[in-house]
Amino acid sequence: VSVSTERPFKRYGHYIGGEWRRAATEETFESVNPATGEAWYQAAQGGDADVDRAVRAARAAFEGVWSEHTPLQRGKLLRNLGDLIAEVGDDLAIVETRDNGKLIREMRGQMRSLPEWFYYFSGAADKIHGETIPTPTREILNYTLREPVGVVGAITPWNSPLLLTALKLAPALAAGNTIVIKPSEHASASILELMPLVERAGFPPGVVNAITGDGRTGHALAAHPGVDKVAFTGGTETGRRVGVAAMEHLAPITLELGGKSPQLVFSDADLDAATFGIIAGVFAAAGQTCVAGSRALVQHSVYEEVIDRVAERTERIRIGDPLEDDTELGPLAFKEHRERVAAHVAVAESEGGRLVLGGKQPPGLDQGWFYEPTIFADLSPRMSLFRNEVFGPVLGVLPFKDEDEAVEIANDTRYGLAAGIWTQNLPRAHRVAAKLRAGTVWINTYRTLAPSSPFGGFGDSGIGKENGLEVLREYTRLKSVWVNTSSAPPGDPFVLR
Ligand code: TXE
Repeated sequence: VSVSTERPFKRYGHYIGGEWRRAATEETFESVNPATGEAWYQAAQGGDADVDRAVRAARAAFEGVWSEHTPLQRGKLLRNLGDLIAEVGDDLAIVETRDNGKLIREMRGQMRSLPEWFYYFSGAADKIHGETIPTPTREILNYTLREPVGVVGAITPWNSPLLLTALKLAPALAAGNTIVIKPSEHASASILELMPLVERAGFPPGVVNAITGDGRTGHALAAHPGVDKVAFTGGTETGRRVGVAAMEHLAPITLELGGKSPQLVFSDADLDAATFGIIAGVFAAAGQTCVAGSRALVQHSVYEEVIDRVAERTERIRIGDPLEDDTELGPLAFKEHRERVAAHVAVAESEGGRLVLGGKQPPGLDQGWFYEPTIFADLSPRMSLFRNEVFGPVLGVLPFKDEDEAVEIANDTRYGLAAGIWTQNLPRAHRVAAKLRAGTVWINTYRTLAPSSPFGGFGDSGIGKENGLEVLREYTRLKSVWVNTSSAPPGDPFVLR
């Protein structure tokens, strides 16, 4: 197997029913390498006709060849796919770094763990089942069947294209569904490069389809009445629109949205570890991650010390070409996104935030969409930087006096995706974890993820869970079957049994 990482300039089509196809309208778009500002491939701009064709292909496969596969067979194909991804992981990492500017070292790490998602759900495929349920009537047997929902429409973002797609693809296939994936227009290449691997793994045509295009394509997919389930990762406002489009035809949804995740640093914390965690939380991936720990809440007595420590390490962050191994901060994913980040910083300055570091484009890196790691201290809950997701390398720090106040400030948000707690006091760690309104809480660590542990936010951070056996509920529907086991003659037809 191989993955295309080099020039020449590639022209991708949609992948529908096992074949590459141009857009019905012949429309295309180009994707730009954010480290150089140059277009490096072309993809098809999907319209209603392409979406419809892909959904029909997925439906035909669902009702035909895919339904003939046993759960164990599905599991074997998932294992094959995991093996193939493991073989070409380093090449897929290069493709993603070219596409979204994330560090090659991070993408390589992600690609190394990506097969785990396919292995975990490979093993789960034949462990999806209903239950036998006791009823008040002895002769009546009642059991449930857990069935696939049908055709899944998956809409994914640019920040970790393959990983965030795998979170949907692996459980959807394990449960017996077929899928149409619509990757982000800013980073579609790795998803398209995955398609030959899907084919090679042995998935029949139509089980996995990929159509490219912008938000219009995503909307057409979410709104298509032939889509039985919509799974989305992206911004909160887009997620809301996707949810409304899916609700028009009553398709269930999973929404993984943004966050404004707090990191709580207590005075009894190991400050080396906390400093490391704050930096890992907000400057890794240039802050372009839904779980970015963008609010650091620090107890008064160590407040200035933590700011100094974080600033000292942040000043030494190496900014540059994301394809270089020792680079620590690459560019932002696209031009408009850098403008959005800069606008957030301008508002923070106008609202009186104390700029400790950064707040501008780094000198000497004019070609790509770079932005300096930025720290604002003395944030107040009234400020926009406290409330709104930046999705860039911008940290806001604010002090708290005690545990109650820390929890109050942490929970003062419409989001509820993740939170970090830094303390060496064990009872406090668990007490605070229970009080935080967040779908994921990390204690003395940050940004860890596994296929086996449920992930998903509260409030404006989303609906439903990904990962863990829990996610299989999202990709199945439950049927209740009643059986009369009695051979006695039927009783009164006018009485409910
Ligand atoms: O994401 P969008 P964008 C956040 C982050 C970022 C903001 C916007 O704050 O600044 O979202 O980023 C498709 N119907 N996150 O504009 O718009 C789109 O083509 C259906 C958080 O890149 O959410 C892409 O495939 N689909 C985040 C996907 O939705 C639509 C990851 C995500 O795009 C659509 C990325 C529509 N009306 C951004 N409009 C996270 N949670 O990790 C767009 N799309």
